[in-house]
Amino acid sequence: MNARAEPTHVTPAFDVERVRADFPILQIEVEGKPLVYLDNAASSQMPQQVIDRLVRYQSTEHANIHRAVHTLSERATAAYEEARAKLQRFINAPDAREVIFTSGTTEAINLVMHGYGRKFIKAGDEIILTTLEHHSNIVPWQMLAEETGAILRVLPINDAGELCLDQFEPLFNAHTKLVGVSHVSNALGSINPVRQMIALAHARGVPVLVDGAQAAPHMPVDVQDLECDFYAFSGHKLCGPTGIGVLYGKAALLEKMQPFKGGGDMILSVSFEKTIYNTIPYKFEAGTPPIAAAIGLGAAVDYLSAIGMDTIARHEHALLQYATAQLNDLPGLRLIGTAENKAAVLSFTLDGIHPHDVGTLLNQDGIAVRTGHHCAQPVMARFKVPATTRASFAFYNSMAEVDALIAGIRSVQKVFA
Ligand code: 7TS
Repeated sequence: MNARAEPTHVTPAFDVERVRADFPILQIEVEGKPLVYLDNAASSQMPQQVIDRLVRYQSTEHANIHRAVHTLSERATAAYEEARAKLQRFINAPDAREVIFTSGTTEAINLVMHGYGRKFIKAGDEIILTTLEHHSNIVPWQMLAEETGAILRVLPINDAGELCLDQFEPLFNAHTKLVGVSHVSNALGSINPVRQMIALAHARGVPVLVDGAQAAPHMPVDVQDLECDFYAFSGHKLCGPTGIGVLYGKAALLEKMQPFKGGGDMILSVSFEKTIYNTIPYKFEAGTPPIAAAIGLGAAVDYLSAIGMDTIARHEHALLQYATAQLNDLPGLRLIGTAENKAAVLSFTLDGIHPHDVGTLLNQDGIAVRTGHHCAQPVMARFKVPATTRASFAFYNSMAEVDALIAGIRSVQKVFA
């Protein structure tokens, strides 16, 4: 499978086979076939460098953090805070205090809902979301709306899966309190014009939460350039462990917010009369955090930064173009999501074949894709499909794997012919 020469439009400086050698799981076989892992939007794989860092932490550094003077606790604390500094640099946050470790994007958004929403959003206030949002950037806001009487307004998309930007400004009024928008759609791959949207929202004094779960792994993210107020992403989509993610928030906002969870570490002092909360970021990190996972995520962003997020974006774009051209040539295949500005996500349907059958048959060829609604049911409703098959790429995917996908789809179509 790897014998095929890489097409010439791939940046010569990027050697995908060398990168692939770092990932033990990419060497395994599934159903007797070399694994072709194209479910990266759900979760990406971990290079040996990150696995080694986790082993080193567990073997020589583990203890609880922020609480003891013994050597291991000091080591673990230093490694955990060093990971925070690495994440700060990765997104170019001005201050490490603005980087809060959460369990993932979902918890990060829920933190904003509880910490910001429940304090500042009241009955009649409005929150602007988009049709493209993952359920985790919809449901928390519905819960808030139900609790407070706030109102959700939704920015629609066009037939290509692009946000209807001309309809954004008219959604604002004196009651608008927050905008929540994904940087990249997980179901369609559309890259949203978040920088422009943030500028429009700020002109009306409205803060913006960006769901960066599908952007941070695939392109350089600079929160100062975006000027976003909040930016959320997950470690496990970024070659890091599960159970860890980040909420970036502007310090001035985080300081005004109420804590999300109460417990140890998030306080300066506790008495039954009065508890004084800790400073940021600790105010939002109650209890023992996922220390190992945070350190692993630090190693993961080191790994990605060494390759270069620009290089990663370029290679993935070449994969997208190569795959799109071939998918467009397949009769009976409908691509869902054809935004001009797209990340390497390919959602499609095949005439007369249910996506779950497509996924099951592809798996028999060792090809891992996701089928279903991708936790984005409003997107499925917009395109009037119950589900799609989704191939989502990472920088370690090769052109040969695109060929394997195309061959796999052809044989699925033959089975159902
Ligand atoms: N936001 C977006 C845009 C996502 O793609 C996902 C996960 C989440 C939030 C939630 O992230 P979590 O790490 O907290 O679960 N998306 C997907 C997906 O596309 N397939 O599986 C999970």
